[in-house]
Amino acid sequence: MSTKLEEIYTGQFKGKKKTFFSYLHNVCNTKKKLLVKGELLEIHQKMKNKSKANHLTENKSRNTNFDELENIINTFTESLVLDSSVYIEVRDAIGKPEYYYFNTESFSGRKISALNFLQAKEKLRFPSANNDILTLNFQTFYEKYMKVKEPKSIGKGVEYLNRYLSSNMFSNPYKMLGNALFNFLFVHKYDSQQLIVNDRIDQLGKLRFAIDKAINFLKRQDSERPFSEIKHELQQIGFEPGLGNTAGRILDMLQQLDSLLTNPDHISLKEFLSRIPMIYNIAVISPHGYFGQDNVLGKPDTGGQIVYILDQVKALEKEISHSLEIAGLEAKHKIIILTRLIPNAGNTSCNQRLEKVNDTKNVWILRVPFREHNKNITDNWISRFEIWPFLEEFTEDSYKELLVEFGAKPDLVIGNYSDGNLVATILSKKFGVTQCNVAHALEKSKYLFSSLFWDEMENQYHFSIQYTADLLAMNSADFIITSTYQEIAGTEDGIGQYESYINFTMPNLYRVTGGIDIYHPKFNILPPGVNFDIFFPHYKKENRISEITEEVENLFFKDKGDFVIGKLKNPKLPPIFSIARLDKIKNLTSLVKWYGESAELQSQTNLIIVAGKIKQEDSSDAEEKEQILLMHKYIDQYKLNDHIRWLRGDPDRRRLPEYYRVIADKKGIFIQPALFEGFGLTVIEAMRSGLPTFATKYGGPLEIIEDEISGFHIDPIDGKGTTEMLIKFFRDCEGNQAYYEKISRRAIERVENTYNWSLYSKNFLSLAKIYGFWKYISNLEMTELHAYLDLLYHMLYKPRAKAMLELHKAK
Ligand code: UDP
Ligand code: LCN
Repeated sequence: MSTKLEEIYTGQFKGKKKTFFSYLHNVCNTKKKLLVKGELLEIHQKMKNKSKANHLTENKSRNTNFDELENIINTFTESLVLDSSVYIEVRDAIGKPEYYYFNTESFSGRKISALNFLQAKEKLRFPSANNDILTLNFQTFYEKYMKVKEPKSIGKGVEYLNRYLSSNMFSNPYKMLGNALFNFLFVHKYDSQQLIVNDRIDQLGKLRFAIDKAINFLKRQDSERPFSEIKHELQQIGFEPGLGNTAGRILDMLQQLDSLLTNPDHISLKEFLSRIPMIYNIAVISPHGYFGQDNVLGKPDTGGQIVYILDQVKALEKEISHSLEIAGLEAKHKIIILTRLIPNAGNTSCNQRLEKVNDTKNVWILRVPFREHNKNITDNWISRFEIWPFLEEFTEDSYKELLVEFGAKPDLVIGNYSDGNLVATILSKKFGVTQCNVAHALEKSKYLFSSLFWDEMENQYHFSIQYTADLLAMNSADFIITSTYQEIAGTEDGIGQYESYINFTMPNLYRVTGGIDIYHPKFNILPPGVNFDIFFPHYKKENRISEITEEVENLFFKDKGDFVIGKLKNPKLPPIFSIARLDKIKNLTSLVKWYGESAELQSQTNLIIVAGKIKQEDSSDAEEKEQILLMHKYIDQYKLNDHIRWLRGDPDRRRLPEYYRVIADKKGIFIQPALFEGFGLTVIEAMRSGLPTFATKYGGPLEIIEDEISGFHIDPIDGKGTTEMLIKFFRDCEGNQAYYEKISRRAIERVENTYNWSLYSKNFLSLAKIYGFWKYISNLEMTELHAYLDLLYHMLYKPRAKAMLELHKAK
């Protein structure tokens, strides 16, 4: 509760109340109906400045009023103005929005519910809006469950869950969780072979006795003695394969189980569950874009998600293999990436049903076509905003195909992005297995007021369907992986991507009060890595292939052709480099503009950009076409032909890492100027290569880079400020190369220690097992939530997706 605000408007301090209401008057006077944080702060700043100008600075109490007010206004995220009424959303605590209503005529105010706030928002859009629309609330289903308490613990769900489970086991020995754990040990089978324990142990008491007996036996064995040699004795006592491949490992595992049953703690629970073999087959769902290994990156809707998944599955396969080996099991395992088959796939393999993933033993890409109502297969690429009508049949077909390919059901389904997470929701339910979601980027916070103005954007983006899918998938997931903290809970200045789903409205459609609880322990932060085999520091010359270095140097400085714009007059200058899909949100056109506007930057540096297509007619994506036009416009307007090199996007993973390294050889820098970036794989790729990196402060890079230590944060809204930072950096480096080297070294170290796939896969598998256990013991209690989700899927999602198809047919 924002008590300070309440103290002020209730008039406990008269002067403060007056200042606050004159602030609200100024808010009304802007004639804006909807104001966001920056605007609300600006109004206050203007008042403060005016007051100073009126020689009131000596008035100490008035100044204090202004300062206190500033602290309070800093917690305002949004305000609505309806005549003399002002409604304010306050974010005093992360993930716990509060709402207030003020009447600027009667100088009164009160706290209101989220529902009242959303209703006012609807009235603001449509004065005759129907108050009586559907209100969704998911929180009633979670009330009986534990939650993470502190904002700083958000995203550490598994730690919290383990503490909760183990402390309950302790306070309730042999009751709920003790019994649950005991029953859980029997669940594990591989094919039809029983694992862990057999039916000689039919009560919890007998398990304790059997553990003692086995520990005594194992202590007498050489710790390296293989399981196969002691299998028979252990079976007699009641233990089966899966505890370890040597006497030492099995002993360790049983001692852990023993301490878990007598004196449980969260660490031994985590260790024990993480070592039980539970995961053999994984389905990874990623329907949109071109999912392939070659010639796809840089195509529309085809970026970091694909890089992430291809690296992720390789790391997971290694980890599963290793964990099964040390568990003493010779078990087959398989990972299938499920995506869409595109018949007209150009120079990619996206028209092939099955494709083996390179450098893996048993990881495959399975492609299933989109069909329209059991009829025609759709032939061409379809934008991720328009694939919703196809997903139901795609899921049905995929369910059958996955069963055939795995020869059984998978043990885990991992969804990716809104479409993949929706498919994962349905598949995991059908298979009855654990569901994990990875969002990569949620669209909702990328577009300002995209839910309030959903109807105006619907034709292009169909957000009403996407947000419904998001709500279903987030609430259905057993656990959610995010790449950063701010993805869930935002920063002091801005709300998180998941946080934006707590309360929102889509006028005349439905509203949501309690869409997600970011304090739920299902959230876990697990950042991705970079592939260290291909991305390494530029100075490791022995690992570089000189032909590729030469190829890239030629691309940057020599070659001519229809794949490039501009020729660098002075190739010796250090380059400013950027690579991305040519989407509006990536903001590369602004980068060209900033560069064009600064004669000093042009005299200090070159600009090298690798992005998209360079001819409009080569692009099939509306947004990319627009950006291509703008790139050309700025290059011509600022006469940049001698200073810029704009190369078309390059999907070649053999050559791409060398781009960063050649730039680092030239003492250049990397810049990522996106208006918003979910995570930003290019940022960690550049840093790993040794490039001082300047990246957007909106999104993942804010957490990746420690400002002025391992790189720099930039504000893409502030072009001038960014240009000045770049100029200063190059000036500082001119007289002091050690400065460049210091930032470069810190960037390399930062990525090495934090963005590491082997760390990721270890933690990921452990999470999958712990949430698998949690699902097992809490499953029955979640039936009401799942029934509600089912209802919404059929009553809300499906009709809208179907209507969208009709709309398209009519176009
Ligand atoms: N990429 C590429 N060629 C291109 C453009 C991008 O290989 O022409 C790769 C880039 O190296 C990175 C990924 O695509 O691995 C982009 O991921 P990021 O997270 O930066 O952005 P996204 O495209 O997912 O928004
Ligand atoms: C999608 C994005 O937009 C990027 O910010 C991420 O880095 C990428 O996915 C991988 O998660």
